Amino acid sequence: MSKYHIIGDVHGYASFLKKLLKKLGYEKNESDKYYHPKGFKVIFVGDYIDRGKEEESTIEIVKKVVESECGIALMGNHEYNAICYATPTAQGYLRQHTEKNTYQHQAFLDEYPFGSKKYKEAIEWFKTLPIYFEDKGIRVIHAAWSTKDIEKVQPFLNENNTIKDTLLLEVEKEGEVYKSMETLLKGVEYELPNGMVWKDKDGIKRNTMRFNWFKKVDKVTYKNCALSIPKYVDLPDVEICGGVEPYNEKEVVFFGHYWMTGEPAPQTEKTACVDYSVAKKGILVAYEWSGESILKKENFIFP
Ligand SMILES: [Mn+2]
Repeated sequence: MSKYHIIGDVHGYASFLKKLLKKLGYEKNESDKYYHPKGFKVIFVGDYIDRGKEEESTIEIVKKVVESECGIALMGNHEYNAICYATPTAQGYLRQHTEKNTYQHQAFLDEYPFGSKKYKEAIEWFKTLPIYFEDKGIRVIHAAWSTKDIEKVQPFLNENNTIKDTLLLEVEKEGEVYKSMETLLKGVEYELPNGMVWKDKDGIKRNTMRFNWFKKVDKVTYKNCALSIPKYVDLPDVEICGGVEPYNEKEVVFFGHYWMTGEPAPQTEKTACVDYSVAKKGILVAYEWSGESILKKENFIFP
């Protein structure tokens, strides 16, 4: 049985990553390769870049772990966005260089100047990151495990779940593959029924909600499955049809992306977020998985 440490979103905070790897027991051998004396491997859930001031050293560590065959680094939405930002199209870029998009990417661009050799090499490395990971009893993905969406993108993935060049051409069409990539790496979002809108804390009207796919609910309604919607918003108790199902399979699933706060704990017996907001004064955590089919709070590890 394989044993893994699933590590949350690092976002350019290399010093936290170094401390965590040490705490987890990873060491380097005489050929400067990472290994774990008890045979654990790392699975990174993605989002290595943007926000922190140690982008390069984060990438170097993660790369080193992968090259040491001591772990797997998945693609997060930030690496996916970076690839799209770097990909020219007839209209400009696959991810447009708007003020907002550039601002979100600035910490990375500061250390990897746009178009430089170093920049291009980083983008090429991002393209080698698998979209999801599966082994006996365990699944890992950056934002949302949705079998339907994985099936949609599968023809555009290589055997090791890395993207083929044709995937980006599909994404450019903004069709089903584009939507599935958004779901898998950024999460599930729904438009509210009957033209309903709610106001956020800045008074801005919104007509969508993020969907909580990793919680157990009796009835899949807008009200029961809303994610990061303020408490004062009264969503309809109407069933959501045809969307992503709340996760209800026997394999455990790990993910990052959701900026959790508070004491790390699984969301359900089968689902656990490992992103505890290191880039927002939180902590970098790992879950130590040794094959259990019921996740436990005690298995979260953090310095
Ligand atoms: Mn993310």
